[in-house]
Amino acid sequence: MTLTDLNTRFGLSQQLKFVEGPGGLIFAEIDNALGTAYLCLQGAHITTFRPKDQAEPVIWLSDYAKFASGKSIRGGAPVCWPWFGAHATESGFPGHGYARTVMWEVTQSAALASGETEITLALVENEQSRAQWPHPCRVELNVVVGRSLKVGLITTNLGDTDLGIGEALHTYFQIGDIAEIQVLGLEGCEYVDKVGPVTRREQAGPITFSGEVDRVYVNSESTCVIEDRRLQRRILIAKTGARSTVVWTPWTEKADKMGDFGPDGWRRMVCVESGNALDNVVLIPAGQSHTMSVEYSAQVL
Ligand code: TA6
Repeated sequence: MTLTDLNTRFGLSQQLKFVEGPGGLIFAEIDNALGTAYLCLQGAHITTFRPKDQAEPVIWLSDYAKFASGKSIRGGAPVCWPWFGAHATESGFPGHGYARTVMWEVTQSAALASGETEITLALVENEQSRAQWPHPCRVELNVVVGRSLKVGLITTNLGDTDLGIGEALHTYFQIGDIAEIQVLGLEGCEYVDKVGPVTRREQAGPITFSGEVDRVYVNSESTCVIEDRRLQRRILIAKTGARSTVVWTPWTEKADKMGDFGPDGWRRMVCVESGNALDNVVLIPAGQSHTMSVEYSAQVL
């Protein structure tokens, strides 16, 4: 569908338009009285979100992010599907699945009475995806932009056998400085620590940061809170249908190796990812659907 077709069919005069962005990728630009957001159609990738009452975006995007067909974007809210992390058996398959690097098509848009803007997209399978995932599925992302950002990832199993999927919204949050935040809500939860030898531990107290952190917290749907002393705000991450939370900062060495954080971009972000991974892989019976929903909001500390 051309840009003109997209704007004719799904554009909403004052609050939703489709534009060509960096790397020739197509973006939905959402701007209403309550908040603004950008979403790249490749990967249905929300690249940033800022409530109108916040000076700083809630969702972080690297100044050094690369934009190219088939390439993942550093920052925003990447959709990890139909597996999280490395593929269980195929080392050549993309980490976090292929959903974030294939095209999605817009299927619906609406200006809601609440003043929020809604857009829905569906993943478009291709030869690569069918080769990596030969299971008939429909995958949709529903996004509502307002004072908060609401995201729903809906998987429908169109096959005739049960289907196990791993998934996550691998969301990067904008913070003042990684050393001046703490993450609340996971106290007492079991987690898999991926830094060094993989070890299972229990979270004691709030999560603070003084080096690389890469943890998958399992069996908890709790709301997480990022307390940010420097920006004097709290970011709330309220999830349903998601029993895993991944908390990640690459710290300096890993960020340098990745090459798209810039000199100290990693200090201004933290990932608190809502999903279903490891112990929480979701089994979807034939013909059934599974929805994972997350709401992101910010308030004064
Ligand atoms: O969610 C944390 C993590 O799995 C880290 O181990 C690191 O690999 C990060 O995701 C980024 O992965 P990406 O493929 O986006 O570079």
